Amino acid sequence: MSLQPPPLLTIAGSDSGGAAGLQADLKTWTALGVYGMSAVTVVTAQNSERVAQAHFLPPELVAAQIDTVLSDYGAAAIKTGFLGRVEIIAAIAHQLRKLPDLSGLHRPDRSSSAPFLLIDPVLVNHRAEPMFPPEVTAAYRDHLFPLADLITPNRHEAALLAGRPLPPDSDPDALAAFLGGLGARTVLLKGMRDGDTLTDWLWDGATLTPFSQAAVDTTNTHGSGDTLSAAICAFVAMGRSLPEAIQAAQVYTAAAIRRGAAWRLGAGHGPLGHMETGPPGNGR
Ligand code: PXL
Repeated sequence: MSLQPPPLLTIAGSDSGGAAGLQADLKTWTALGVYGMSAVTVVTAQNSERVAQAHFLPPELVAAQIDTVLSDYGAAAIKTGFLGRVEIIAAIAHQLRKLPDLSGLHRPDRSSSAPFLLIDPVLVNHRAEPMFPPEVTAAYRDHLFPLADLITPNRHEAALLAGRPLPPDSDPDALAAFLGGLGARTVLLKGMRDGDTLTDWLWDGATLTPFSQAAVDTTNTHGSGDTLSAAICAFVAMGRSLPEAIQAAQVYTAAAIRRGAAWRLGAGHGPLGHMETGPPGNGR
């Protein structure tokens, strides 16, 4: 990497507990050595156990944050997280459509000013319950997926987006057809657990590729999906191909989960250890 870090933008919610949302993205990006920026969509009052309140920002203010940072810093990659309102999704899509060229991964010249766009469709809570009305799911499909280089649903979000249950991953043809029907060119289905193995499936329009690793046995996984998606953006911004970036992001995320696995920072689902070194006094 050159001495100057690539700038990355997350369009996401604030988690006051610092585990998920834009805080997870910015911690990930700092740990990986890229420059992080944020456009806030919603401010949540939350801890490791619950979301007590959520206050959405006006769509014009979300749009203004995006416009202001991109017109000055630009971005090598952009990620969306907790959006939650049709009007906010529409305002973001309007801003993203103004970007130079979002026509997909197979652009001949990736060094152009077109940022890599990752849409993480945050649609369910950690109990796998839908958080928003069906119009929000439809707005993702209509407004954002056509612009995306990659979408990163988990299994519950994928089922909501498709309007039907996921086929088993023992049937790759059915899984490929299912992912191909989600309305995006490229899909990473996150976190399919099978015993001790966790697999993310990449569908690129032609091939279904598994990325597997050993699952870490802990409930401290609050923000792990955000972290994986943020890390993918970072590695793509550093010049890796998409499969390389996914592989590297899995390694980073698994290490972060292991680092925080024994922490007792809150009574509920604890956060990840995003830092590449341990806390002070930790024998380092
Ligand atoms: O992990 C998804 C997520 C993203 N962003 C915010 C959140 C959550 C889950 O709680 O609160 C702000």
